[in-house]
Amino acid sequence: MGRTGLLVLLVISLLLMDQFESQPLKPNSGKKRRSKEKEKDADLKTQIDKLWREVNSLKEMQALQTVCLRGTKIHKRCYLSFDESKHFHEANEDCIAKGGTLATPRNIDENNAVRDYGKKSLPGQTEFWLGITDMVTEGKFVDVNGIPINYFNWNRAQPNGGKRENCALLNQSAQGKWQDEVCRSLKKYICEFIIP
Ligand SMILES: [Ca+2]
Repeated sequence: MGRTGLLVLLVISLLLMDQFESQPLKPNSGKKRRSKEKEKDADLKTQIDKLWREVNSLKEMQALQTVCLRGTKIHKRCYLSFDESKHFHEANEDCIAKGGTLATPRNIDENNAVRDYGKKSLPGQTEFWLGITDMVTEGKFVDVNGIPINYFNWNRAQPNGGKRENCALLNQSAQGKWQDEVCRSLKKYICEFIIP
């Protein structure tokens, strides 16, 4: 084949390719394409949702790290104190808004840790709220989620407020022992954050 032959062959191939590409689409291929595009959109949406969730959980982790750095970290919990006096409910709501609850010691180690941190971070403050209350059933103390607690550190002759005092606080002048108090009293507080 001469040079012209090659050229003709090339032109024919190009023409054929062009024809192949511009062939009319089958009647249902438009639908197929649209459904493929929908699939792609759904995939993208799933990926974006996943990324969004990851970003949010990273944000939460970062917020938690900030809390742990500003406050103190003991075992799998971080505590952060607030030098602001609030009613029990307001204090608890503030902790919830920050992703935690009022500090609720579950054993003597946690109680000592909260007490020591309270002493250091709220110097001169003798009392602060714990996330423990008997406002639903008098005498039955539960945590802020309504779950019964097994560890108690009541001071002598406490709790003694009956139906008038339904919220627990930690007393520094009693070495971290607890007492019941009127929930509408204004007290400082420590929030507790569970580390995942
Ligand atoms: Ca009570």
